[in-house]
Amino acid sequence: MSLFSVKMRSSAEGVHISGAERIVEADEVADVCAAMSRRALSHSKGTPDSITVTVAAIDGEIMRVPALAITEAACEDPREARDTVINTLAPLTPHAADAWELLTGVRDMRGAILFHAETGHRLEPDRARGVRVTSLDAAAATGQRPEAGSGKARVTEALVLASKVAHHPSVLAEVCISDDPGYTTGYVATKSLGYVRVPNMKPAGSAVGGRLFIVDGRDTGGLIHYLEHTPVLVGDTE
Ligand code: WAQ
Ligand code: MG
Repeated sequence: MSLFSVKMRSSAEGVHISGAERIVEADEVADVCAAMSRRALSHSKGTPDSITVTVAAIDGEIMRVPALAITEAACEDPREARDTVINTLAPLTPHAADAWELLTGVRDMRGAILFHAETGHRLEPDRARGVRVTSLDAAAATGQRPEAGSGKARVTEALVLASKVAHHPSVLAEVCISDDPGYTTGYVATKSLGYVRVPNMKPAGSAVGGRLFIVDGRDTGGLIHYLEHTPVLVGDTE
């Protein structure tokens, strides 16, 4: 059965606002394009003056990985969120506090920071843009496809991305803070701990937001290729 990649990105005056991607069957393509456009136009970060939707057939086999298990940490404020994230990263890198400082200082990146566990150095080729994870979706039969733009869709999309990322052997952990000023729940994820939701990651109203992957630095080129180009369906594995 042939599958299609549907990608959307929106911007205003050249500044990125939102993006989305699905991997769907042919008869879903039209509806998905419409839903993505609607969602781009109602983004809380602003009204776009440009929305680009791209549809491309996927050839070859699709990789399937299981979804990470979801849990939630109890954090009353950004200070407790910081402690939770740093405690999770500390066994993986001696530079856990630096990773938190870096992530809470960025905004308007389209992709993620690659943070070298051993040295604390950044490994992504373009530091303004970061590395963008694409070619991913929830598998069709998981029942995990709530209406785009709903709160549930946000968590599902994040879980799908985190599951693709965590599955790569060079990724030790991911930390994410939404760039939406009204959405303060983020997460920290590892393959063994799963997807840990972290409330109050930033103060309400803050434009801070980004993603940071703690990586072992073994084959950064191969990792970037996997993140950007290897099609992955999450969940629904037998
Ligand atoms: N690849 C890499 N980085 C990305 C991507 C991507 N495909 N999409 C977004 N980012 C980066 C970019 O720097 C954004 O500013 C930042 O992540 C946050 O993206 O369980 O909404 O789409 O309730 O704002 C987490 C949900 C929601 C937690 C995360 O992220 C929960 C969210 P956003
Ligand atoms: Mg956002």
